[in-house]
Amino acid sequence: MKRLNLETLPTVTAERPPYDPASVQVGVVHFGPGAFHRAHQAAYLDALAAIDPRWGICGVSLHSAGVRDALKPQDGLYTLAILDEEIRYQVLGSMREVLVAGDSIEAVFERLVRPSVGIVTSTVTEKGYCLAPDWTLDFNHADVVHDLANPTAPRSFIGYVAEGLRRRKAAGLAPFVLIPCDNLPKNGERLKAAVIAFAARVDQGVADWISANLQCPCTMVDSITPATDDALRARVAEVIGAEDAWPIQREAFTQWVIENHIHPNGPDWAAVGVTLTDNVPAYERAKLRLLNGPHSTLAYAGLHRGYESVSQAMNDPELAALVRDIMLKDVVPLLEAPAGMDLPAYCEAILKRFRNPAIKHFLSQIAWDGSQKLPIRILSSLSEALARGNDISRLCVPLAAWMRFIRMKAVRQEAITDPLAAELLALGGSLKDEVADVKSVLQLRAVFPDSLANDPRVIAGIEAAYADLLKAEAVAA
Ligand code: CS2
Repeated sequence: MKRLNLETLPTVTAERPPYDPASVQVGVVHFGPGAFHRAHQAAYLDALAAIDPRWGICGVSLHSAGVRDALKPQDGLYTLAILDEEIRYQVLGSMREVLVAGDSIEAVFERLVRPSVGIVTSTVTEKGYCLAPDWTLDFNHADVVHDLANPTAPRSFIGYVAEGLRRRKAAGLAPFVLIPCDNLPKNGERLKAAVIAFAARVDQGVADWISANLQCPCTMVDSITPATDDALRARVAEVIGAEDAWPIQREAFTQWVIENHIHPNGPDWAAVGVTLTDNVPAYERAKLRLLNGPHSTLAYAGLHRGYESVSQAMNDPELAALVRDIMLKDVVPLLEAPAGMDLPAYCEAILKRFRNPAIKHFLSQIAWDGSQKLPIRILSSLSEALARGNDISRLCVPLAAWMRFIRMKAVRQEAITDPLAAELLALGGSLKDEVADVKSVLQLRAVFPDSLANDPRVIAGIEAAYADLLKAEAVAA
């Protein structure tokens, strides 16, 4: 079968870019061109390319060559399968090239100092920002230590951005606009502070220049994007009539909220459906706590019950009721609604998205990096609920389920995808399958701050949920 590329594009049976991809210039350097980026930001930039050819993407993979090797023979083209009530297959042309950082350090810097590159975006996951639990740059992080010793041959996203900005200043250029797109609260503010902290160890003058000139807006990004599997590859090949080594799937819903910022001659974001606002925190809190928190809850509680996917877990009436109650009864009262947003309606729409039968979103994928995600998604609400004296019993369920998850992984000798994997597996191996396990796991200071770990209400709440899970296991056995 023919391969999707610029030559075969006119013959494929999918929606094709309404512009000539070859005429699109690289104006955006994106770190982390994984599935989420290619489903989300790249789709907005594809729409933008139809009205403004300046904002094509150079993807930079920090670790693996997979995306480059898949997309190079395809001239950067790939298929976005939108799987929902209506099914659509769209070939996107906004990804103009992919570099693997380690193989092409100078090529990455060449892009970062091109005057025509005006934007740097990132989806490097929570852990890719190298932040400590207090959200400041973690100077003990191995990559940060490495990059400070070798600033011109970095390994981390932070190292690339800091050195790229240093070179732009040296070249007399304005900084690029830096737009982080990960599910991290106050992502722009924290990224900017981390870059300044890094730069200050190299050259205080550069740090001051970054501090005064870098625009690093906060964002909220949303679109459910399950990982690609061979079933999707086969389905796409059949539909479009060409082989695509790395198609992407997502739901129809997509949302990108970017904080207002100054970018002379920048893209017309609003024209492609991006919301620009001064109130990103309200959107971001609502999304992290009402979508990502329930997602993690379904992941750990659903895996405990033997389910594989989000929609399967949502078919379990008890789990569906639990997440709905967490959302509407526990979390909504803690939030401020962004202007014009009805939070209960937002919750119902999310629950409907979770039920989408057209996609299979593996719980095991969402269960990655729990040590990074739970503080943002669950502990944030837990602390606020405690401060108000609210009932926290339901919010303790995902925490107890995560503790059982760690234990099960250790018992089954399965890998955990998490920056704390080694510590978690050792801890999981030491647990005794009794309620006292909870206090042992609460000792993880990288996850549970003192204030929560020593609060008798938290201990009692998680212990009660943990006891229920142990009971369910006993019944199942
Ligand atoms: C999910 C998110 O994997 C996860 O942790 O909760 O990737 C989620 O699907 C996206 O944030 C949706 O926008």
